[in-house]
Amino acid sequence: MPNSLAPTLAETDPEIADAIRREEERQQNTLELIASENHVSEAVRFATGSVFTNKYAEGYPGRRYYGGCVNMDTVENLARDRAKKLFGAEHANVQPHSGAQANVVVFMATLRPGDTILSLDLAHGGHLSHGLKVNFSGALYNIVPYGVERKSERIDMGEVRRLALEHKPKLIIAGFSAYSRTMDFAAFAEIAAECGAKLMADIAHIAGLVATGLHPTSIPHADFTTTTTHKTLRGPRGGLIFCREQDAKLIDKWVFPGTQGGPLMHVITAKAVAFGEALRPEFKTYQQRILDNAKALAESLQSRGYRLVSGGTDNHLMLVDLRDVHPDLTGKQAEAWLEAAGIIVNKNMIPFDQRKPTQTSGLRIGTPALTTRGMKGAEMVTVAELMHRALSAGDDAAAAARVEKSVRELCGQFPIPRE
Ligand code: DSN
Repeated sequence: MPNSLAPTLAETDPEIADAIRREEERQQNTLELIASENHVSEAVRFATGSVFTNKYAEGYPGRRYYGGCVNMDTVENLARDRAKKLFGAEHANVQPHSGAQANVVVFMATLRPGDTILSLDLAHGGHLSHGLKVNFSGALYNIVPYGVERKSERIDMGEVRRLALEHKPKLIIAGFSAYSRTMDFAAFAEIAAECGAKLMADIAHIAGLVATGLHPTSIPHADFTTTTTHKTLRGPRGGLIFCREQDAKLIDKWVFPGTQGGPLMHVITAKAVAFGEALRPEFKTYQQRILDNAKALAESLQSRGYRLVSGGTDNHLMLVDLRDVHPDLTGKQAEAWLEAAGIIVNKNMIPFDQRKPTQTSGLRIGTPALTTRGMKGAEMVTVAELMHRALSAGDDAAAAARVEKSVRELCGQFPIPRE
């Protein structure tokens, strides 16, 4: 296992060994509430650090550009087959290095520079690879954003349809990185069909929920579904694309040689391990607990006066509007104060935010990582209380230290699991 390598590394490279040790301690002793992060099993970590990292395997199983790929074919076939089974998909490509990379592939397969994409505004919960001006997506394509409706703070499918019919996009993206409500993939598909667009669902955040049927699936509705493998899905950092059999060759060709060279075979090996774990019945129980914990955390924060964007959550994450309880507190400052107390979150824009993206009025928080540690509803009440204490402590270092002590005690009761 990776830990057994540590003594060697401590001798050959003590600075890096020390950084790894300190990071293990940091993860153990802090509450990880970043909605897109998780703690993987030791089996996934072992596969990620395995000898598969030594090998070039450009191409696909049975069609490689290098010799010595027999074991590469075994793991890539297992990863593909398990991914297809897990999501009920006709075709899977497990080679994308990341979620953004998976999105590049779909854009290359469906668009030419200057073509129009209809996607969720980053300021309303979208993702930078869906059209931010300083990202390749915003630089190469004409982006028409849809947002959430001002009062409900939910995506208004009537508005999506209106924009689609007006702008006739070639590609519609149904996906997000900060939206706490159920995505209606079937409604997106109807709109795409009506305006002649392809539909891409980016399920990076909710992949674990989709795989277990706890969020409606995008697979039969979207032409292409992209995801990361390391969020709710609890695998190694990486990307994944699903499509129908009719588009399999197109997608495979735009992954390799279209946009990538050699696949990261150690990561693909770890993806296969993670998909195997996700196919077990316990994985659905785990996903249900993520949802239960998100509801419990949301209610506990609301009971302390915090407003949640759209009034709550249907999934693993929520957006906290800080203004009602702490009118002058920015998300940036709140993130720093929470970190000082051992609570890790990220600042986030709330819809129609008056503050800049570098400041923000909100926080994004999620429950996958705490749920992995075995925390349940009672601990979510404690976590909300600790967050409130840390935010109220502000610059008071002694008060923050008292919260940090309570955080450490809670973390001590819930060690990061090996499985
Ligand atoms: N930046 C990731 C997230 O935190 O949601 C998505 O790429």
